[in-house]
Amino acid sequence: MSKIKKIYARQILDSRGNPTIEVDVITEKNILGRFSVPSGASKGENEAFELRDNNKDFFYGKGVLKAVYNVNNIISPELIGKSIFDQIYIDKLMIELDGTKNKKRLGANSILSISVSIAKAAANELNIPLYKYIGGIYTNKLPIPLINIVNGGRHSNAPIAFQEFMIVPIKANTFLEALQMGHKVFYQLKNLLQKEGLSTSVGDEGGFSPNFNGIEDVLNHILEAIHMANYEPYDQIGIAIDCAASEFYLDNKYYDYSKFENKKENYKKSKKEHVNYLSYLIKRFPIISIEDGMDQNDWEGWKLLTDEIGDKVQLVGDDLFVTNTYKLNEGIQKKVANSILIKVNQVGSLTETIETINLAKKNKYKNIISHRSGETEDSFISDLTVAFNIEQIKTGSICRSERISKYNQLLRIEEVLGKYSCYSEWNYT
Ligand code: 2PG
Ligand code: MG
Repeated sequence: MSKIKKIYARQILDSRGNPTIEVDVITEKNILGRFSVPSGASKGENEAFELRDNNKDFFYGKGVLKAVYNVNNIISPELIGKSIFDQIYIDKLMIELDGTKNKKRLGANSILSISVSIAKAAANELNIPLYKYIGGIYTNKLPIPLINIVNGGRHSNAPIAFQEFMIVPIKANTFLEALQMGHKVFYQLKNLLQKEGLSTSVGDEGGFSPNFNGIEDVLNHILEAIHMANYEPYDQIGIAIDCAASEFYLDNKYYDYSKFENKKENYKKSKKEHVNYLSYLIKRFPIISIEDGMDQNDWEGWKLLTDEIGDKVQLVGDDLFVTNTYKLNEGIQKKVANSILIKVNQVGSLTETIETINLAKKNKYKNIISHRSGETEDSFISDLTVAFNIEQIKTGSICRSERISKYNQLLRIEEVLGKYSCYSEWNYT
């Protein structure tokens, strides 16, 4: 049994240049575990609390020095001398020390930064890969990547309300091949945009963000890029979207698909009309997955959507479930959605994340491990995905190092697990 000797937090910057917390956990044997916490732009209301300084003169209020203080002065003294292998006990202790439902007192960023660093230190101490430490001997699969290709919503200033458009290489034999397929389509889309005189600059998650003329225009361009890359839509490459619908839902209506403020009224849709529109989109385009198709509190709308197309596509709850078992349980009971997005900082500890993954598995909801739009170079989520043989990972486009670091870690893992370990067939319903 090796004990925790030191816990030290610092403030670093994330991929948007905003502050975030990084923690070093050091064991008695001087082994290090280090993790830095990501941050979302379109956050669910029920996410665990991200503690920021709110000092307008310091990084426009986004500093995390309070969270750093909490780690170094409040949490750390409670954990020194505890076994590095007692993950569940340590997470529980931190949750109790916080004492609130959403980690508001100490900050979910403070707690999570320690929680994951503990697991990393433990794996390093045993000198085994992180995914093996977390998942055990049964870990043997690489995921299918949902590769971001167009950014709208809060992730860019493109005039598109839906937040993310992704391509999904379905029949790759290896993870490397899946990446190569995504790379091909990404660069064909770049060629196409260039030819049309459209911008090829990218948004927060590395997808293109030009002046598209509405949602169907985006989808038509992606479809064209798939053809240009010589792939069969549906059979070889599917499309996944994240509507992030909570961002354009107001007074029981779904608003403003094109983000043209002055046209708001024209774009107003009732729940049923919005569901019909999504249903139309999946018939018209090779869409195999829709995330947050409805608002986070619109259970009625979610039910409509699930009844309408839940047997045809993957319906993913992100803001809806916020990686929490109590929210997922509600969804299971109401028979809403069929998949869940897993983001460690939505719930704020490794133990709780694993509980949610297991609850989803038990109830045949698919898990998708996800990055945040504000990321760091940390690649923990890649190991987490492999640890539980999770079929899908959503971690950005084929550019920007904070996204690529996750793909690169999966390539390293594939080297060890062997090339026939990728999910080559994916049943998405
Ligand atoms: C999402 C995420 C990640 P954010 O909505 O799924 O893509 O975005 O981190 O901004 O919440
Ligand atoms: Mg989302």
